[in-house]
Amino acid sequence: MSLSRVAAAGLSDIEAKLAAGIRLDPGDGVRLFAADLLAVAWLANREREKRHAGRTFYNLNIRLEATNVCVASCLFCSFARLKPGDPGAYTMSLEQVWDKLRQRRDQPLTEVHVVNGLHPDLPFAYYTDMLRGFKRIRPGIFLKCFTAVEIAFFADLYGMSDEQVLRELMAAGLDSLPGGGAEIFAERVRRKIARDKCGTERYLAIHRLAHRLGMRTNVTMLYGHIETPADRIDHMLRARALQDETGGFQAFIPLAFHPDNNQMRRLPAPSAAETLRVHAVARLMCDNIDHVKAFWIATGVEVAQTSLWFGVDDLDGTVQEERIYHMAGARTPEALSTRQIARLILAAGREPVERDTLYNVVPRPAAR
Ligand code: V47
Repeated sequence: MSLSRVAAAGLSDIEAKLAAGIRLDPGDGVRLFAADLLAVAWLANREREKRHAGRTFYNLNIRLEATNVCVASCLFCSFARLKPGDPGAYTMSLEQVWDKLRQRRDQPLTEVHVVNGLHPDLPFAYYTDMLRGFKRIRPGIFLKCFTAVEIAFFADLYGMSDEQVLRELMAAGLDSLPGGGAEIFAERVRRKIARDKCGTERYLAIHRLAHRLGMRTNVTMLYGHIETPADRIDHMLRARALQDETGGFQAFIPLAFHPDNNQMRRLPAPSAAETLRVHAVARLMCDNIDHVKAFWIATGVEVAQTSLWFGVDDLDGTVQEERIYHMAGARTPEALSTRQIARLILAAGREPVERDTLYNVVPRPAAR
């Protein structure tokens, strides 16, 4: 693999821009979606190695979904149930939620990642008490909870401003926001697949606000359904534009669409090649976001491992208890141990680094 492959792929001008630190434009992005995959990979890997050399980050985290009751009917979702009492609907009591953390007393977890359905009947105190309880059980734990879509929903439901919601959650212990709910920013597609969720401008405004209040956040992109390559590039560039303003995004996370048990089940899942390409293009377009994460639950473990040569430098974490993807047909394990993650990084010829949510290196003997 070399520059000659990049030249043969007709990508010399893009290579020259990247070498000179000149930003790629939308036209470049769309071309990368049609170009020779290994040439794109070579370029993405060079950008990855410029930033991180072989280092590959992961964390020891747990994922909790306290309720799947959700007033939204997103076409891609297999997790949500419209009303309490519907078959498969659940809402955990706070004791049940806290027990998930208590049960892991022996694990040196650094992060709790919470994503919920948009439940119409719970009081706001359910969420603030949840956070306070987590910090009581584990004072040092980092709380990455509630997507911007949930924040917008809380503001509308409880009659508060987005800023008030964020400030009250922060006072209760919230440390950062996950990137979920971004789906696809292009309004034409967003209105079709996620019509009940807050719009793109509000999603971005909430992240802008979170950054201004001192939190770091992530941004995701759901791909492999009805979006076009131009929609993907538009999405990446809207994230890049906000990052220019605030610098608050830590990771860009492409999420592969899983078609089982949802309204878009007739669509095929994106192929491994497509998944590798989307991550590589994200590395090239989002030049100001430090990390590109492959969420191994969504990509599959083998593709996540391979993606470490396609621009990816982060594999999320141990996860545990994931439901959104498993209800949508994911055949990945429910959890990986830090030892398993470190081994798969080493087997790919990369260097495993355990991090906390803010990408500080966790000083622990490497789990090999
Ligand atoms: O917003 C839901 C996606 C997201 C399906 O910030 C689906 O570190 C594919 O955002 N097929 C939630 N995707 C998960 C998420 C996330 C994951 C990992 C790390 C981080 C982070 C955030 O899951 C939703 C939606 O885009 N999703 N259903 C499905 N059938």
